[in-house]
Amino acid sequence: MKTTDIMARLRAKYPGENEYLQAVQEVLESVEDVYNQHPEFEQAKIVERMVEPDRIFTFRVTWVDDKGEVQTNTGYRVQFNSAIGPYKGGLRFHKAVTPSMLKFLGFEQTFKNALTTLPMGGAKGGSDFDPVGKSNDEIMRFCQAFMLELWQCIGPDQDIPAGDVGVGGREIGYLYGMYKKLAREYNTGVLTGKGSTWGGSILRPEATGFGALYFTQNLLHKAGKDIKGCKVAISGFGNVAWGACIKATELGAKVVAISGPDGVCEIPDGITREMIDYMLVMRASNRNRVQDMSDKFPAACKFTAGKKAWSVKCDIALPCAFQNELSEDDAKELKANGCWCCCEVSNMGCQPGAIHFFQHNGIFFAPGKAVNAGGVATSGLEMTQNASHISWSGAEVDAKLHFIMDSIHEQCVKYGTQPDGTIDYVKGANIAGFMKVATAMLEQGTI
Ligand code: 2IT
Repeated sequence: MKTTDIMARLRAKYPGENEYLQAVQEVLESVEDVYNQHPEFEQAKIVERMVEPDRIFTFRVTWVDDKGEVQTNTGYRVQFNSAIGPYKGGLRFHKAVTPSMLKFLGFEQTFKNALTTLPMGGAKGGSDFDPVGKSNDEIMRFCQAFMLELWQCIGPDQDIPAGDVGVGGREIGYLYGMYKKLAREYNTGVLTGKGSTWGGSILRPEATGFGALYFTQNLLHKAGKDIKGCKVAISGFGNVAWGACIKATELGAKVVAISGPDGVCEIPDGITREMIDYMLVMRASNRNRVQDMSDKFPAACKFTAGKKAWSVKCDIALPCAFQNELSEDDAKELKANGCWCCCEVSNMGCQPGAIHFFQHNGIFFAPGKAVNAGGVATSGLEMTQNASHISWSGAEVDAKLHFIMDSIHEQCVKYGTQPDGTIDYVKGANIAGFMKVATAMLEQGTI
């Protein structure tokens, strides 16, 4: 296989699907050499099959806003790959959602899920519904209308959605309520990220952020460094950033910045527990405004409009917001400000130019599909608890999450160690995930 040939074909077939093309290119570049050592993959056309989703559902979602006006959005579910388990992946509600965005996320999810060591295929879904400024009632009505269509496509052994940007515990609750009514069964295994009193796993809300910090600790340990005392800059203030702030602080690092679409909040003395708790209020408000943090804590927090978290002096950068949020210029600014490590927590948070810059300037870099896999891994643990009708303690879930993140790091080291001894985490994660999915596809025949 030649990456350039496959990419030329995909570009002609899917013009303008830039996120999808970017995600595919990154994986194919990483695996090309290894792939070409396996003629059986080439003969079974594994790559050609793997870059296409198994199927995509598209549906209209109609709901009524608080003014009584009828609103129409589009809903999607991309079932990407089910070689190693049922389709699994989050739902994203964001005004910029397109099929390209969900295809990139479903493609990434396939390899990420393979890295978790749990049997889960890859999927993603969502809608161009914009939660910003919506009331709680509007969110509920939208979730109910969305599930009215989605429920036919999902099931505990078929496809198990969860949250993503714009979809948290509250939305999963409304989605599940409607699913239960339509399906006429109490089958909690159909969604993950549920409330802890009705089948949700303890620690699922924290899991993506906690897992990211466990992975970062592993990376630093391998490099002979310690996270204690490090300054950490974090983008976003949603669920993932929240979990990362808790664990980074607990491990003795200082979170000196969080950000939003409006700008950055600099926190020179480090974020406090009170401020971390306030992030939940900010998320629930649907205002999407980080300045609310400095309004609430003016003495500790300095807000600068229009600036990113990457403008703040730090040792470690943790992008926790959105794809392509960190550009090559941002990477250069980070380096100039003394940053020496970037662990990508958002899916494809760094632009290709930024990754290239990090890798060629001695800055440790690890990709989202390894770093953020603790979220979906804990979803997998939630599925196990639901299937066996039991509930584990927080300590049990945390121990399993930690073990999984250690294992993901080991897989990256195994497949990513270069002849000069350095570790290419991008290659490592991509090859490890790819080999598992490719082998399963091969063994299951041409379907
Ligand atoms: O990007 C992700 O891994 C998620 N949004 C979580 C998916 C899941 O099924 O828990």
